[in-house]
Amino acid sequence: MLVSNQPVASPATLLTQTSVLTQTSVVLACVVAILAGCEPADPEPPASTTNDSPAVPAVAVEPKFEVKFLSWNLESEGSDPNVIGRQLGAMKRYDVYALSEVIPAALEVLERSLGDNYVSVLSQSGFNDRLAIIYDKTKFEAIKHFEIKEINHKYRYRAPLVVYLRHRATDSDFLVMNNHLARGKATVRQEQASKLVEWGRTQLLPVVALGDYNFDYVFETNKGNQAFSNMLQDNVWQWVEPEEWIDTNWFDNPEDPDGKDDYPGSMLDFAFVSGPAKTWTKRCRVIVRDGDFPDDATTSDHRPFELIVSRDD
Ligand SMILES: [Ca+2]
Ligand SMILES: [Ca+2]
Ligand SMILES: [Ca+2]
Repeated sequence: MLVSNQPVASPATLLTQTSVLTQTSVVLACVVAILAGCEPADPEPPASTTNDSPAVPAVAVEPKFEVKFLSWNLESEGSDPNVIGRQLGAMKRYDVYALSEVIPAALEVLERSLGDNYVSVLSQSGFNDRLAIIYDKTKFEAIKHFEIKEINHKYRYRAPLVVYLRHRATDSDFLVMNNHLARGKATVRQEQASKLVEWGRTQLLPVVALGDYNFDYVFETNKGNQAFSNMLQDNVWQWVEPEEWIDTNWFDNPEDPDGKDDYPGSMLDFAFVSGPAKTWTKRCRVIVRDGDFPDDATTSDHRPFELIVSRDD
């Protein structure tokens, strides 16, 4: 007969022993795990109740209507097309270029300096002071282009050059116009400005008109010449003022040169919009490059300016 001489354990004692055994097992398990190089895993982080970086389903970005223009009078024979081409190439690319005083032989050099995406339209009028519009063919389709011969006084000056462009990404149509109004004869310039107003009044499409208008706008007086007043008649055209007043032309009379600009603090080059383009967001800026003024025989006597337009659909 087996007789246990050990006292019978009470339920409370049994519970205590079980608890000690459980704690020993946990400690042992941890020691084994650490020896095995496996740290106990961190507890799972609680499910986040905030949504800091939600997974956004891929949605196509709506194309935006934004067009960057550059306008520049290149000074025909007073500059070297190769130098101007290099200067254009060194600047950032614009979508549309409105160039004046372009000699026909320079066009190819200028277009090539911008890369493969650009197509040029050159005016017929203007002799050696032509107008050119160069646009990025990947961004625009040219529906047509034309010159407004009626605005070219006796066909002896420069007819406005217009290209009808369709912005491919947004299927938006607009006209870009390039102008170079008469310099010497104030009455011719005034007539041209008035005719531009009559033409602009009849247009249904947005029009962006850039160029050298010879409006002699003086910063000190905030006034231009009579042709400028004509241009602003009836608010057909809205002038996009540059963000900062910067002289756009260097002229030191060659008969009496003194190394100083004869017309400091004035502007000849302008951006205007008409029709639906008046409601667009617009920003105009005259571009200053190191050593641009005074110009020399290879560089232009004008500064370029940029116009950036956009529309919130
Ligand atoms: Ca020059
Ligand atoms: Ca001078
Ligand atoms: Ca000046």
